[in-house]
Amino acid sequence: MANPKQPKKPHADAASRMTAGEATVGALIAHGIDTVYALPGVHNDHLFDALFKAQNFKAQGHALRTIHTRHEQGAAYMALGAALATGKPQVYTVVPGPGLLNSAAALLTAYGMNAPVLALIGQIAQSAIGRGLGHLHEIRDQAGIISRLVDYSARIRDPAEAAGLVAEAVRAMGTGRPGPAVLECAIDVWGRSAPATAIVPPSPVPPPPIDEDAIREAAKRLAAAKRPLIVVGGGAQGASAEVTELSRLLQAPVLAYRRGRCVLDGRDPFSVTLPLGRELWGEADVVLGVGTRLFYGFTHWGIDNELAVIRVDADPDEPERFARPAAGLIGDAKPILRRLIEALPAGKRPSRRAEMEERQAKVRARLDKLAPQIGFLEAIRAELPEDGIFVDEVTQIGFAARLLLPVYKPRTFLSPGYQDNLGWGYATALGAQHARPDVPALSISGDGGFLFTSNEIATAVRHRIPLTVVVFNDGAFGNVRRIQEEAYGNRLIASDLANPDFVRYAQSFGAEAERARNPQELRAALKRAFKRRDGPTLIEVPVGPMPSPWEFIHMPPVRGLR
Ligand SMILES: Cc1ncc(C[n+]2csc(CCOP(=O)(O)OP(=O)(O)O)c2C)c(N)n1
Ligand SMILES: [Mg+2]
Repeated sequence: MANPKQPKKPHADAASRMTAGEATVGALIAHGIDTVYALPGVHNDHLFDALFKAQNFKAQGHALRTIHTRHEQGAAYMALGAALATGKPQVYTVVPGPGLLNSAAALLTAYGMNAPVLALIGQIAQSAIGRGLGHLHEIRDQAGIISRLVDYSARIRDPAEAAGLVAEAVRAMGTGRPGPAVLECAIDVWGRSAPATAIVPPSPVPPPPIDEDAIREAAKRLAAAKRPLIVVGGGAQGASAEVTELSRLLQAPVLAYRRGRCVLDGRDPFSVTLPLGRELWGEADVVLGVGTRLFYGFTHWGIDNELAVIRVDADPDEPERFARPAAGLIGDAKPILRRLIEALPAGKRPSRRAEMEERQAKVRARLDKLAPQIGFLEAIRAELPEDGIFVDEVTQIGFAARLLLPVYKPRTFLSPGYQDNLGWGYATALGAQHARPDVPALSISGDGGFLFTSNEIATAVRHRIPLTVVVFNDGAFGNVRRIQEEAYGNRLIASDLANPDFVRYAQSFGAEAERARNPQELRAALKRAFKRRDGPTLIEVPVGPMPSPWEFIHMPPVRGLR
């Protein structure tokens, strides 16, 4: 008879079985993921139990940390910020229905920014999906909603599928145009177990072959160009050395506005933003667009038959989207530009440095109109280290930063791209700072945008994330208010704000906080903040109305056919 005191022998193959949650977590680790940004709930309890065990799991060389936030948008924006700051895939997990929808604006932004963010979303019980019975967090056609938000999505229906689907999702996020992906899993599937399958680390996807005909055509056109212009977007962040070399070889200015900033060092006189970029677009005979939609050029400044456009893009559909290019090169910008550099004929072009310096100074004199914004940006630039990360917002200082904050190193200027969604900044910056603890990150916000995710100060305190935020407080949705003043006869509506005392608000979370009333005080406060590496800081800057930047952003056409 068996001794009742003796521990029960585990089931013969228990050690060789894994739940869907464990298989998913194992696959994430095998793909080099080290953090899951998360907000838990009953649908995902088995997944979180697997995450608990993975906190100390060193078998694959690293553990998997779980960073929990105070709202699902915070988890998703943190994953986005981490992806933007590192260029590597990042993961968040939330409950279905409201959890998914709470994270949806961040997912939308990740899509617009081609950021590899993998969302693990819970689901109601597998057999109940689609029946409308009213289960907790049920939402009609969750898979259909998700499929409209991202290019790759799937449901884990069985534990044996989990590792393979994670691998497929990660591969999809990095193949062609990068972007977010979603995996759903039902409440009763996460905990179901199946014989463990070996989790094999992914094999790298072979790059698409470079089209040599297109390289020859592009090289010929660029070699013959009298006024070449390079335009870079987010897709050029990994090709900074090649863009810099091409700019030198061709004596070509490099235009960037939001996502392509810092591909070419902002101290280089060939590094240009919008107002000068538009002038150069008007004069160019060849434009080389690298990892950019060329949105402002095509939709604002115009094109005509005198302008040949060469496109380098990861997305095979992108180059033809607006107009047929003279040459289209599909794939990762870095090897393509390297090949293009090799294909260019040797020979030195006359230097345009003096011309560029002079033109930069002229444009800068026009931009001096934005003096209040410039004063604060100069204080920031003086204190933020060269490789510090600046996270933009939809606010007056942010608009000005896009035009004139010099940034130096790839992935140090994070701007939300065409979504330009108010409130993305603080939580995105928190993710960037969490993923890059080695450099200071700085979030800037207006008083309007900050309160969208300011609850995540609690996350920064809880996880000791040393992010600094500067809140420029004008007591208004200032951008909206100025438009109402100027274009709608001062009929102000829905644009004034009642605010907390931001310093006391941040302090009540346990964050450091102070007020700075001018650029000098801001500089001193930033110096103190960047030294602090064990928790967050808020600096409130009370400001008045600021001059409009829009004449430098929305500018009329400069070329023939639109
Ligand atoms: C998600 C989202 N909602 C609304 C807007 C519209 N919007 C653009 S700027 C702005 C006001 C921003 O106010 P604040 O953050 O205080 O910055 P300020 O203009 O005052 O510097 C609003 C409401 C937006 N861009 N994104
Ligand atoms: Mg404001």
